[in-house]
Amino acid sequence: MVLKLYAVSDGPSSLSVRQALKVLDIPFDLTNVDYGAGEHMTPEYAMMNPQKEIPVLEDDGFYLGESNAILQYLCDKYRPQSELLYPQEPRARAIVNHRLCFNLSTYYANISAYTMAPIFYDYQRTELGLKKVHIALDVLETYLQKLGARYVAGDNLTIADFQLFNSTMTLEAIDFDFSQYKKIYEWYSNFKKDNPDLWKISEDAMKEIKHFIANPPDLTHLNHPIHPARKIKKKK
Ligand SMILES: N[C@@H](CCC(=O)N[C@@H](CS)C(=O)NCC(=O)O)C(=O)O
Repeated sequence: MVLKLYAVSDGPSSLSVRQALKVLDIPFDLTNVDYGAGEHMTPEYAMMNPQKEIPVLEDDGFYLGESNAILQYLCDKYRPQSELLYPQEPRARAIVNHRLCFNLSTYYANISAYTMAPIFYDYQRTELGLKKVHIALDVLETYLQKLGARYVAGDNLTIADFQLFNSTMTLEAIDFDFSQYKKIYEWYSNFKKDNPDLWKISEDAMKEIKHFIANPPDLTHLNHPIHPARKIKKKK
């Protein structure tokens, strides 16, 4: 049975999985999950992923959420013993795993709270939020400086690049100038230049995000359990 990916078209973690599938050259069916329609909040979706988050991978009756776990599974199962995207050597692999954890715990967490959440929900961009973005950028800048390599975990592209790249892309989406972080700016620009087909996947999503910035969506109908809906003034 062909792999199935449930993904949201502008979600950073969904984009990373699509990029990995492309580089690994694994055939898959893409099912678009309509976030605005709350398709990820149904009981049926919760059977696949009790966290009610997107993406989810379905492999012949095996369901997996959490994009880091999906990326690692794809490499382990479909390219075992391969160096492509996920090195075998323990320390090289540990650096990739470290970057994935750093993205999940800090980089994506701090950045998306500032970039994405206020586009869709009733959140303000605050000084504290901005400070957290700079902390995240500062740490990645330091890792890149210390490693001195072309990619975030070494001289080759890995699954960690996808995650950190797509988090950074959301900064570009809101026209946030991060060029003062020289190493990040260089790595981000090189990624685009070196991988135009992968950048296209992120760029299409960035255009969607920009569209939502220009046309703030009304998600009141979702009754989201956590995020406060933005009160949009109805035209009379
Ligand atoms: N830790 C998850 C996070 C993925 C994530 O943030 N997904 C968002 C869409 S981009 C989501 O499903 N959010 C659920 C919601 O806002 O209701 C992963 O890496 O897969």
